[in-house]
Amino acid sequence: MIKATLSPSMMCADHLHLEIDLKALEASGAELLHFDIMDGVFVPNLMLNNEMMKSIRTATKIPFDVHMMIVNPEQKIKWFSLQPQDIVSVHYESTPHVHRALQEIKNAGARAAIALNPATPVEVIKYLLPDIDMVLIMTVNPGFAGQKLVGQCLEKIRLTRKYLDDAGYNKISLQADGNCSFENVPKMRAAGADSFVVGSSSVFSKDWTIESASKELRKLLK
Ligand code: S6P
Ligand code: MG
Repeated sequence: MIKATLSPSMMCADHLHLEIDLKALEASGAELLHFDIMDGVFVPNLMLNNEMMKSIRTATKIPFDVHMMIVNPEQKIKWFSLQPQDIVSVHYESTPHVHRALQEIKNAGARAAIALNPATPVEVIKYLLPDIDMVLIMTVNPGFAGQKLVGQCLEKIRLTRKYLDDAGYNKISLQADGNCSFENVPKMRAAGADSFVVGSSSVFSKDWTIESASKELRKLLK
């Protein structure tokens, strides 16, 4: 089983006090920082961008987990300043040239991942397997924080882990993105997820500090 890791969702951070949150995320041992890039076309929302990522890069060594929710990402990967430990996800549904998009990520020197909306069957990744380091399973519909888990996505996580293992790709990571709450994370882990995008329902919940929520999540993920 791949070690469980946390990827805090930066769209849920306190943007008035980003530096404070970043310090807390470093102290909490966050393995990745999740950046949701939205264009208002692929999803009905606008969020985060390369300039913000550049500023944050100067303040942390935590690698970036860039989730592209934009149309034709293959034309835009070059706009981003990426580093070798970064991982970039592109949506299967966002372009007819998804393999080219994965190639562009590799050409930019980062790790590549495929993201799937809740209704997209896992089998579409068949001919992408040699070129990906991670599968991102959306456990809510993309576009917004603070949504409720789409229940059937737990079964989808289970099926995806089995699909990857049966095909001989047991090192490909499986990320759950959406409503990774204290209640849902153990179920997602039991289903086979190893990377968790944690946002308003856990690490950035008003009832917890970043450190205490991260500690609790790690306890639940043991
Ligand atoms: C949604 C986005 C996610 C959210 C995350 C927020 O389009 O891809 O990464 O930022 O789901 O977390 P929560 O706990 O509010 O669902
Ligand atoms: Mg995301």
